[in-house]
This record gives sequence, C-alpha cells and structure tokens, in this order.
Amino acid sequence: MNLHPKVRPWWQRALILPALSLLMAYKALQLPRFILPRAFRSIVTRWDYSMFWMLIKSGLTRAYIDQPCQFKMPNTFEPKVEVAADYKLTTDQIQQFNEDGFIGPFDAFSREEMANFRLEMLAKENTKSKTYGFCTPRDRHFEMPNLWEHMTRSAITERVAQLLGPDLLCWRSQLFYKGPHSPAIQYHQASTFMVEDYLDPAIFPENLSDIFQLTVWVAVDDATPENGCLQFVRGTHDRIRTIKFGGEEGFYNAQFSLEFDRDPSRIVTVPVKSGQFLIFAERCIHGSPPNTTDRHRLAFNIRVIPTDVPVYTNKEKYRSVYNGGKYHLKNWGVSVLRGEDRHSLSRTVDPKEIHQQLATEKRRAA
Ligand SMILES: O=C(O)CCC(=O)C(=O)O
Ligand SMILES: [Fe+2]
Repeated sequence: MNLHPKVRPWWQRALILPALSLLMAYKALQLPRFILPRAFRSIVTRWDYSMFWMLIKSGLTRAYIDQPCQFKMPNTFEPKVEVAADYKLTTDQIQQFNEDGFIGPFDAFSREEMANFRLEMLAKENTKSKTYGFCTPRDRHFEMPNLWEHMTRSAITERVAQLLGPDLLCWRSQLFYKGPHSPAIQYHQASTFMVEDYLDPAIFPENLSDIFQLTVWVAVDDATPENGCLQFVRGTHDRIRTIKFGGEEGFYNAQFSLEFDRDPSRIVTVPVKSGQFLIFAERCIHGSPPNTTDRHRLAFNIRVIPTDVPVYTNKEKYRSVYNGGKYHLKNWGVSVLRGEDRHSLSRTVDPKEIHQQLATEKRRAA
C-alpha cells in the first residue's frame, strides 16, 4: 500500500476506506496476525486506534504524522552521566531542554575545520552513495572519514550523553545542502516512523513517552534567518500532531500541512554559527524558512539513540516517501558514537572499517 500523504481521487478513497475499517476491526478482535500479508500485519500491529480513526473519520484527508505519543516529563533533571567540566550541562539547562524540546547552540568545530568540511560536502553533492547505490545525502558517514570523526567529537557526544545516557548509537545521518534561493523545509515532527514508511517504524523504543532519540544539527555555514536557520515551536515535543494531506507546503516530495497552533510567541528562530550545533527532540516541531540569499547553507545532522533502542528490525529495505524511494539496508548499520553497545539489537557497522576497506580499494585501483 502506498501511503503517500496526498488527497486521492474519490474512487481510490472509496476502496481504501473499507479496507482500513476492516483492518481496524481485525485489530480490535485480536484475530491472528501471522496469516496477514506483511504490509497489513504491520499496520494492524503498529497503528493504534487513533491512527486508524483519524484517517477513517476524515475520509483519508488527515492522519497522524507519526505514532501518537505523549511526552512524560522526567522526575529529575540530573545529567545521565558525569562528563568533563568543559561539556557539563547544568540541571537548569537540562530542565529547559525538557521544557522546550531543544538546546544550544554549543561550540564544537573551528572555522578552519568547517571550511575544509564544506569543500568535502560540496564534492559529495549529487554523487552516488556507496552505501545505497543512488544519490542521497543520507548516511554518508560510512564513506566520509571526516564526517564520522566530526560526529564522534566529545563536544557533541558528551553533551548528548547527559540527556540520553552513556551508551549511544548513531542510526542515521544526513547532509543538508540548502542551496541559494531554495524553499523552506516545512514544519514537521517525528517519533518512530520518521515521516517515512508508515507501515513499519524505523526505531522501536520501549516507551514512546520518553525522549528516546535526539537530533544533533551542526551548522557548516553560518545559519541565519535570511539563509534558513532552524526554527522551533517551543514545547511541542509534548505530543504528535496530525497532518492535512495535500496543500501548499512541501516536505521534499511529500505535500502536507502539519496542524498546530502557529502562535508566533512560541516560535523560536535559532541562528547557529559555523562549527556550532543544536540538540533537539525530533518530536519538537521544527523547520527552516527559505534561503533568500545567493549562497548555500550547509549543515549535517545525526540521529542519536541509546543502545537499547532497536532500529529497522528484520528489514531488508526501508521506504522513504519523501527522500529517494527504497533504501536497501544490506550495507547499513548502527554505529557506536559513545560508550559500549551491550544490547546488540540492530545490525552494527563500524564506519572506520569501511573507511579502511574503501581506502584499500582506492589504492588497488590506482
Ligand atoms: O536543515 C534543515 O533545514 C532541516 C533539518 C531537520 O529537519 C533535521 O535535522 O531534522
Ligand atoms: Fe527534522
């Protein structure tokens, strides 16, 4: 089933609606799932009743953007690990992060490091990923040693560890080439489906009300209100919102509009200097306005989870509705950013090993 968020012609909706109602009844009656085709089995297992009902009652014009969940404020704002003095977050900062859903900017890289990395990023633009075999900005840390080195810097990992715990994995990274005069990345939020597959979640946290994933967003160029720095809607990691299908706005290839209170007093615009980074819950509503300048705005991000969160379990391919179709996962894996992976719940890849293999192949070919 294609779950692209677009408004379908009436006859398609007339076919899909009864099928969805049947699947919802199937779930309610707790009928055996193993006999269902995989796509239906996933829907019956992964969607809760509110997801079915939102689609059905709106006649397939509205849906939850992700698995619904309600954030539960932690009992304590003590850091989850002790770290070196340079990277320490105060309990006030951690409380503020839990209230707002984002924190930063913090310093991590020198201007010179970012100037070098900018050239590397530009050289990779429009090139095929060695991991996936097609052009995608995703997961280039498997083939860019400097990207991986930057991702594992203590300035980043030690701060994230205080919010998420000592043992951390990266399950995905992305390069952002926001070109001159390019459009906004519209407001979005994500929990487990990551605005992608809608049949299977990408990540499987035990408790949806925790903060189980953080995004680290690093500015390679200065990010300003003019070239499209990030904007957050304070406190909106409290719950998952609904989307209206179709409409003016665009999220890569998908077209939808997120339904939330656009009260300007809650919208925070966060300029970030080259070499600085932000940490945020992907569930906190965020986006970036258009780049109105003649220069690009380069950045990269990392999705970080604790080692007890499984990713893409038993999947060979993962489908992204907005970003380049099917991702074959045979070369993909989670990678340890900090600490140790005592759970081994997902396929694991050490990017350094791949870098070495690629360097050897290059030497041989020369
Ligand atoms: O770089 C941007 O404009 C958007 C970034 C974003 O949505 C993310 O890192 O999750
Ligand atoms: Fe995002």
